[in-house]
Amino acid sequence: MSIEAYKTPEFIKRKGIALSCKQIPYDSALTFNAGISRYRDGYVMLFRNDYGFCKQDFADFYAGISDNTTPKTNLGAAFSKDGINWVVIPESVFSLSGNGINRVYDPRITDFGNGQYGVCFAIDSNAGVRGGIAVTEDFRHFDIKSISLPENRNMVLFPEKINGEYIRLERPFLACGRHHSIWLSRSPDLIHWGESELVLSTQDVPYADLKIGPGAPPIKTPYGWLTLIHGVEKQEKPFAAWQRDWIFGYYGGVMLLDLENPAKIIALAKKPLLVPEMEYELDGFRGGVIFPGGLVAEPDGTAKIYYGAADTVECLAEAKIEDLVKFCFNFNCLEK
Ligand code: BMA
Repeated sequence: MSIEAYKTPEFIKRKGIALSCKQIPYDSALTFNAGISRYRDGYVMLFRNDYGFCKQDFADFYAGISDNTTPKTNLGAAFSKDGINWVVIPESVFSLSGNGINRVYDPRITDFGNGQYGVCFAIDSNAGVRGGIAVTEDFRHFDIKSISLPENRNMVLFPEKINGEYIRLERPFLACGRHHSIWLSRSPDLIHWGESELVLSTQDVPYADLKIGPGAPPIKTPYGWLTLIHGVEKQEKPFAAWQRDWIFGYYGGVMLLDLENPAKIIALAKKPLLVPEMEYELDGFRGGVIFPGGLVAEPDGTAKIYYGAADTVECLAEAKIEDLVKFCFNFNCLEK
């Protein structure tokens, strides 16, 4: 299949670009793959900020003039009253380097409901890709609790303990050409992780043929934990993007997990929830990429869906939570 074979369902209301490099008061080329949560009387966003290169560098690279195509990365923070208009903190708030660590990226935020927020992030290190977990209260100071073994990333934390344990979804990289799949692990303290179980294999997701990964930290509904994922499908031809050989379509997807045992899927929509269709999703650093990282439940029954688009900008869409749940059940992969 290809992205033309799918369509974003009507009940998804796109609100456009929520944050881009134009709003960043420091060096920034790409602003994307953010984590978002409610915070005090508004919202907080931690976003991935790639800098040190620009679109022209790619044109120069393909013309054989330059090879400045590898970004540097840090994490920025922004606050908002309405989840739509954002005020960016004047300096980046989080980066890691040294000890073989090259950069951190793709943050996720989980509100523990006690003034503390769990932050998950990916780490590129000389030893491989790792997943980190930190706790913060102010989004300026981060207490790092654990960093996983390589190769693992795309971690998201559940907002509450289940049977006395913290729960995370994660996406280890599998060896021997196997497709990478979503797993769940448990911890008493955010430091020691174990009791791992396979949740979902790429082979069981019709719109993915390469890999899948957890997207947004789950929200609780009467029907189960509602959570967003991404699914990656190789396309026949490259997207018209800065990186001209990029052929991987990234879709947003949605599933419901059992409230008591979240390693068990109750319903998984067999169609993607968000298909790259808009110019800002198709054209950028890497075209055709939708990478969900935030799902925020509102008191009126809607959810704000935040996603990185084309590895270039951060976007917002809205949907009724009821429609997201129905979409999982009406197109449930588990009912063959
Ligand atoms: C994945 C990660 C994401 C990125 C995506 C598409 O492997 O690196 O940060 O959005 O690729 O480039």
